[in-house]
Amino acid sequence: MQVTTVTTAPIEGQKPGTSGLRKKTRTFMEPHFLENFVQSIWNGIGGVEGRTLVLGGDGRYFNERAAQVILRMAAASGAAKVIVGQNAILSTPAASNMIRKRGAFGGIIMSASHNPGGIDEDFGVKYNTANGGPAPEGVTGKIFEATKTITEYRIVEAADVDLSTVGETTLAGMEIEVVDPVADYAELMESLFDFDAIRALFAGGFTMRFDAMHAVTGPYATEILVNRLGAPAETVMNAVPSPDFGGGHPDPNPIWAKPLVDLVMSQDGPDFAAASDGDGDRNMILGKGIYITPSDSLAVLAANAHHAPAYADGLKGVARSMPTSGALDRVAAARGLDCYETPTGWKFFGNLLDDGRATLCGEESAGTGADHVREKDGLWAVLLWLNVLAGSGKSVQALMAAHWAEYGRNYYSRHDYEGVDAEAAAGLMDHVRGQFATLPGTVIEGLTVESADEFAYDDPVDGSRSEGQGLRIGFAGGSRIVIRLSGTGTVGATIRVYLELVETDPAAMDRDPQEALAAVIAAAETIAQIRARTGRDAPDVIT
Ligand code: G16
Repeated sequence: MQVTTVTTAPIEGQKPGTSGLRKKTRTFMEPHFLENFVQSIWNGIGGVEGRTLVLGGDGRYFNERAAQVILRMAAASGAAKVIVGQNAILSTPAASNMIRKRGAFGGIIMSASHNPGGIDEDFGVKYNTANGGPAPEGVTGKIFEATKTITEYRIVEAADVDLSTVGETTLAGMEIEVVDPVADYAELMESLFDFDAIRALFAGGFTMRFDAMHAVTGPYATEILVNRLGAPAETVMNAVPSPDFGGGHPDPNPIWAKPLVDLVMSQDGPDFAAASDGDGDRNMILGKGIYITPSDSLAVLAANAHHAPAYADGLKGVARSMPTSGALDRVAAARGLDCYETPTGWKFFGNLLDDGRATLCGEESAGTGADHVREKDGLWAVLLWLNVLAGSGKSVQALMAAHWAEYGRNYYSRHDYEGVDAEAAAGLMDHVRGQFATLPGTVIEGLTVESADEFAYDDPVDGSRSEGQGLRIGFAGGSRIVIRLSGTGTVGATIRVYLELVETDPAAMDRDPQEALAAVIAAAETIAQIRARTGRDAPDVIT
């Protein structure tokens, strides 16, 4: 088989964002775009000769075509082996597990996560390192540098590899192993949780709905919840993955998973409900009549993880991204656990997990996970919740009420302004930065500003420093505003405004979050002039 060396030139805009390179699918389909980026990954990581890689994606439009290109490029650059999910499918946590379990050098995950899929929507490519986690900034920086100097790429001319059947084959001397995408992951979950207790919960009539949102978790949820845990088949909704996620937006939040939210809020709704996203790493948790914010979910899981066998001996520590609420910190303080605050992006948890400093991590953006893999893990979070419900014998509402009574409640909400003009967004950020020196000590909407700064992170393990990680305004009493620009969007800029208020009065635990946060929301408007600068009179998404 022939290896072709194709002459190319750098293509603008190949800088990896919060989690890999995400672009419009049509951009990825333009001549050389995918090939340039894949060759730049190889160049950035020091080549793939003699190395084993894992490959899989969330099944969105262009997934299998991209997989065929990546296989031919891995073969052309001398990779020893690629382990690929059947039909090029692997959820993000399953890919992370596969890299770790097989001792692979790294892996490529094809996904734009919660972004919609289809020829007119989004596609993405991410490189994960040997620990199974997203490449840290040091590595993505080298990949980006390589995209700016690329002059050629290597690719094998060959017919498509059959990825529909589990088994082994070769391509230009490179081994290809097509694996069942679900089996190893399901086995891992079974090793962490008390499946007997969860099985007994379902057998006792406990009802649940899991919305796979026509995305990658359908087969995983069906295997684990229905086949292994005995939940009725109707437990898994929208279980068949489709290349455009059924035309939907596979983001598990109250906006995009509204039918599920409506169901649990109804009179005859299930006891428990959850949803996951395009590539299976995010989760949303609901109980009958109650929506749990990701920040609260993380805190409650940290406080109750001991119900699961894997965490029965306690946690080594916990970590959250900076914009995530401080609910976790209250649990950590009460339990004497170290609590780390990292920038947005799962990659920042990798060192803490590898170094044994943290067991549980989470983010406000619907991400929760632990040290079993190096990605956030949607189904894992759902199973830990089930294990906690089974172990505690409490309903979701009762569990939350007890939690807030013990630790206080961090009212929390995120307001997103999507597709904003990039210059206007940058101007808004500069406007807020410009007030840092004068804000402390002032009173805005009845709130006294205590601090105003831009978050920078010094990694305690490798000493690296990451700057420009979000603007923070702290108020007396622990309330807070955080403003940052998303690193995952593909059109214009998305401004995220994170709002938080700490409530310790036991009589005030049942307020509507938007009402409880009214003064903080008004203060954000006063400080950032969001309406005037974006031309919007309301956020596009409120979570
Ligand atoms: C990715 C990252 C997360 C991050 C989220 C939102 O999630 O893995 O760590 O919190 O993006 O990032 P941003 O606020 O920059 O848009 P996913 O699920 O998209 O891979």
